[in-house]
Order: sequence, then structure tokens, then C-alpha cells
Amino acid sequence: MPANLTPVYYEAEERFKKASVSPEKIAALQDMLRAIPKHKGTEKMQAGLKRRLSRLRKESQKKKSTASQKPFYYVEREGAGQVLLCGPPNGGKSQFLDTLTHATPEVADYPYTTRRPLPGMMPYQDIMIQLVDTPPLAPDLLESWQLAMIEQTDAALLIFDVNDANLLEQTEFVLKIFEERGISLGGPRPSFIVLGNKIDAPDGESNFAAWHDLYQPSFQAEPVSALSDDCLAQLRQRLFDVLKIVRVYTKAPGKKPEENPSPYVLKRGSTIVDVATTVHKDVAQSFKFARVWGKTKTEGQMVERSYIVEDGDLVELHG
Ligand SMILES: Nc1nc2c(ncn2[C@@H]2O[C@H](COP(=O)(O)OP(=O)(O)OP(=O)(O)O)[C@@H](O)[C@H]2O)c(=O)[nH]1
Ligand SMILES: [Mg+2]
Repeated sequence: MPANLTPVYYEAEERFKKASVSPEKIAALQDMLRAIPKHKGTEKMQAGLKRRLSRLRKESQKKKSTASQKPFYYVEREGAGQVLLCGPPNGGKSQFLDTLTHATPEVADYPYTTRRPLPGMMPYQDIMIQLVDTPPLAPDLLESWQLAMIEQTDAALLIFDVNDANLLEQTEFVLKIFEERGISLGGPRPSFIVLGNKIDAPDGESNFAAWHDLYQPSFQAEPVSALSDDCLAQLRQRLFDVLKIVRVYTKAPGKKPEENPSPYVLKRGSTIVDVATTVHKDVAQSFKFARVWGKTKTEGQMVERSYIVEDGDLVELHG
């Protein structure tokens, strides 16, 4: 039986091959395990991955007890997707985590407040998106795990304070370390949203405009204020869009849909067969056709195996 490995799996495998230290290898292996389709054809591969993972964990435990290592942080993905909050000191990263989630990070009007990553869950309609606050990207305390976390996340908010006297140095620094590490602001993963924050402050808008004009060949920044409800509402929507995910609801054949069904969350571009695989490997194996109620497919239209699901589709899987 073909393994049908997904692009997410191959991307994690690539990271595993490139990883030079155990924590990065462990993180990549965990992602491979999560991304591998769960069916009979991959059982051996799954077992192999688990064995490698357990060996690496044991090795790194041993190393920890024998050598005093620098800390390495990694935040396990939860919910519909992970968005990392990163950027220079004092830009407002923790402020966004504080306002958009129930987490309670330290927010302070001086740089270098945040010392380790802190996750929080942001409700978006009927799903949860994980936001992760991180320590600042700054020359004097940059750690390689900070860049590893950026490489491994689904999407990132890169936040600058447009009124900071060091804004240009900060921007140059971030562009330099990203380039050295091969992280592209226009790449497919992670997808970036670059924010020019604190436009509510005096001269905030004109400072944003000058900075935006200077750097727009390298990236497109968006003006924002963490203190504005309008900005925050738009940002929630942008975070959902940038994750490139779709929500699909299922119902049993011939029955009415549930009252408040929880959606299955899939990558944009997934097919109806991917939905069946996500629901259960048995469903995928016996899958014959589906009926779909959605924005473009109405009234239970029958669809083929290659049908690409859309956000909000309600599907009935027939075996
Ligand atoms: N006026 C204004 N102040 C803001 C805004 N966003 C954040 N702040 C303030 O800016 C200061 C720094 O915010 P933090 O969220 O702690 O910044 P940070 O990026 O987490 O800083 P580090 O953890 O040191 O990297 C705090 O006093 C915030 O209240 C904004 O949109 N407008
Ligand atoms: Mg902070």
C-alpha cells in the first residue's frame, strides 16, 4: 500500500536531516510522526520513527545529566496551527499575546522582558489558534533555538515598534540573521506577517510610512496598534488566513448535521480523501464518494476523490 506522505511530512523530514542538535532532531521527528498518514501502509514507518525518537530522547537525557547545556526551548504545537510572535525588544510581542489569548505574560515598558517562550490559545470562531510569545531578537542575546523555533512554526508575526529610535538597526539585524539562516520573509513556511506596531503613539503613522517606504522592496509591513480593537479584530482574521487552513464539518449519511459540530482542520488544498484519512483510516480505506454542502457545492452535490475541500464545507462520506 502506498504511504501517501504529505508535503508537511517531507518538510519535517528535511528539517530532521538538516538538524545538527538533538532537540531540533526530536522536534522534527515529532512533526514527522504527527504528519504521517495513519494507516496500515505506514505502520512500519511509524514504528521506526517512534524508535528513533525514543533513542534520541534517551541520548539527550544522558547528555543533560552529564553536561551543563544551554537551554533549548521548543513549544509543542496545539490547536489548529501555531503562530510565533517574534521581533526586536519592546515591540509589543507580549502585549499581543496578552490581548489575544488568556495567557498572562509580563508586559513592560522596557526591553528584554521576555526570557523564554510562552504559549497561549486564541479563539477564532469555532477553532483555537496557538500563539507563542518569544524573547526578543537582539544581537547581545540571540540563541540558535530562537531561529530554530521560527523555522519550525506554521506562521510568524514579526513585530516592530515603529517609534523605536533603533528601528532601522533592528530591522537590519533581523534581515541579516534571517538571511544567514536561510529564513525568507516571502517563503511558503513559515508564512510571515510583518507588523509596524504602536501607530497610535504620536507620529506613529508617519514613522510607519517612512519605514514602510524604505523597506517595501524587502517586505510588505502592515500598520497596527495592539491597543486598537479594530486592529485586533482584523489581526485575528489575518492569522486564520495566514495559516492556510480550512475547516470541514462532517455529518452521517441521511442524518441532520449536529448542532455545534467541531470542524476537522486541514491544510488548504486538501482533498476529500484527505478528509476521510483525517476522520479515520478505516473510513479512508472504504471511502467511495462524498456529498458536499458548501459555498460552491450546494445541496449535497456528489464529488470525486480529487475534490479540493473549502473552508466551511459540510461533507457526508460514503463507503
Ligand atoms: N502605545 C502603544 N504601546 C504599546 C503597544 N503595544 C505594546 N505597547 C507597550 O509597549 C511596551 C512593550 O510591550 P511588550 O509587549 O512587553 O514588548 P515585547 O516585544 O514583549 O518586549 P520584550 O519581551 O522585551 O522583547 C509595553 O509597555 C506595552 O504596553 C501599542 O500598540 N501602542
Ligand atoms: Mg515580551
